[in-house]
Amino acid sequence: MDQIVRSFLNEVGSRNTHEPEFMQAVTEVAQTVIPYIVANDIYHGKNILMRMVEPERVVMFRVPWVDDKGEIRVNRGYRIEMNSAIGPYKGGLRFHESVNMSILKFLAFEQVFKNALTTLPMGGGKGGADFNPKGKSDAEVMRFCQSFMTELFRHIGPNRDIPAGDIGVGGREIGYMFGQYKRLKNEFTGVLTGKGISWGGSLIRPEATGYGAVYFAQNMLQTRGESIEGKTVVISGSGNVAQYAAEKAIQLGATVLTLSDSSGFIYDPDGIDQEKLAYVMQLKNIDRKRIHEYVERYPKASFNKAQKPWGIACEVAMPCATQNELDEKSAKQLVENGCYCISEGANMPSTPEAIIQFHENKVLYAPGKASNAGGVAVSGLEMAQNSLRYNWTRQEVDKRLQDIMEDIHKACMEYGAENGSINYEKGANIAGFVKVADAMLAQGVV
Ligand code: NDP
Ligand code: 2IT
Repeated sequence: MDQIVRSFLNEVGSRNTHEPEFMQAVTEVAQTVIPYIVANDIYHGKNILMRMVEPERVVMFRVPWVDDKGEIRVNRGYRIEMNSAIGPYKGGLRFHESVNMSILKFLAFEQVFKNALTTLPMGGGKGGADFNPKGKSDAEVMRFCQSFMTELFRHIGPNRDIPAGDIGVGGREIGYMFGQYKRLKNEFTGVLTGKGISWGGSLIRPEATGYGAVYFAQNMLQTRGESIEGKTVVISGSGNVAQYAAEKAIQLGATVLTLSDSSGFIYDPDGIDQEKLAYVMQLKNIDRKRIHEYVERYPKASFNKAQKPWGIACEVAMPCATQNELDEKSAKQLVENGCYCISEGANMPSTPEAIIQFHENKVLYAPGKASNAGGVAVSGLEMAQNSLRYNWTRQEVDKRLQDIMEDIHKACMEYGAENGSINYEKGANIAGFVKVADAMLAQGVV
């Protein structure tokens, strides 16, 4: 089996040189899915995984814009349309200086499996630009978004490809891009998700990824007869996903000890309560400042410069910042300090070595493609509401989100049961694979 997996990865690797993040995501899937393919005749010999790792289409484009000083700037924009077997391409846009082909292809590949897990009819895609929104004025961000959409608009559409937010793309950026799309097409359609409530957005979409990741942690804990109530939780990041993971954890009676950004993490031994979290939301979303300011407002907390929060003892850890932010050493530290439940809010935040540690120590470990699928799931619900020209209530959307997270958990149990425990990584990969592969087989070689 190792030989089959290795030769598959060698072939993919030779075609995708210099794409380490993409190869990391493919390797993780191949190791669990290839043995399943080999054991199941209907998938065997059809080169199905090889077809899945090849994007259906990649668009790369120039994004010129003018900054506040009148200087002309140039960024690179992308959209990876990975797989449309079960629905139109769907996935976020990331604006971050680190964005490149490898990162977006890994995200698009993960998105295909994640979207299949949501039970909703969405294919997978991802896009973005190597634009750094930090420190830019509102006017600069608007001009950038308008220029970005001036090219992207011809590749997307409500039945073709529906982008949304990701790192560096929140409500403000979605608004500017939606405005430009509407102007260019002279059409008011649900072409983006994460829209404002008064112009086609869904209630609970901003909260959905973080809430969903906590619901998933809750589902995992329930398999051991436990709940998140009373647990200590360590969270990384302080953006959209981290904020709402913290909010739901607090609401369910857990104690949230940390938040972070790329400069370091804050540790509040008394716990970050709802009022302190409201301050963080103002600080990050409105004032657009750094997390270290938290300790000026709450002096009992500490700021740990250039460090990650994984050394703080906790029962539940939720990496909600970015890929490969939790390595082997951090995983060992977490386990030694008593952590036994990891629900990933970010995409691929744990390195392969960290994941081995989790498996070896029987940690309840949920990969992002399962545990953070709540965000794109509610994007799917936003699309449904746009098609109906109707809005569901907060309670209705939240209930659907909880049901979807529970269904994803069940799918992981179905395909991931292993020696009396659940391998959520294997379960998520195979469950996602089966749905997409079946659709691809039915549609022929296209
Ligand atoms: P935001 O831009 O709102 O927040 C990102 C947070 O992560 C910030 O605190 C940021 O700190 C930190 N961060 C980003 N890059 C790095 C880095 N290289 N090193 C350390 N910290 C970093 O993004 P989101 O909260 O939306 O996204 C967070 C993660 O969740 C990403 O992996 C994303 O792909 C994933 N995700 C998002 C979904 C969504 O609906 N938004 C859905 C599913 C997954 P700083 O400000 O210093 O950069
Ligand atoms: O990684 C993700 O799932 C997202 N950034 C959300 C995608 C979406 O289309 O809502």
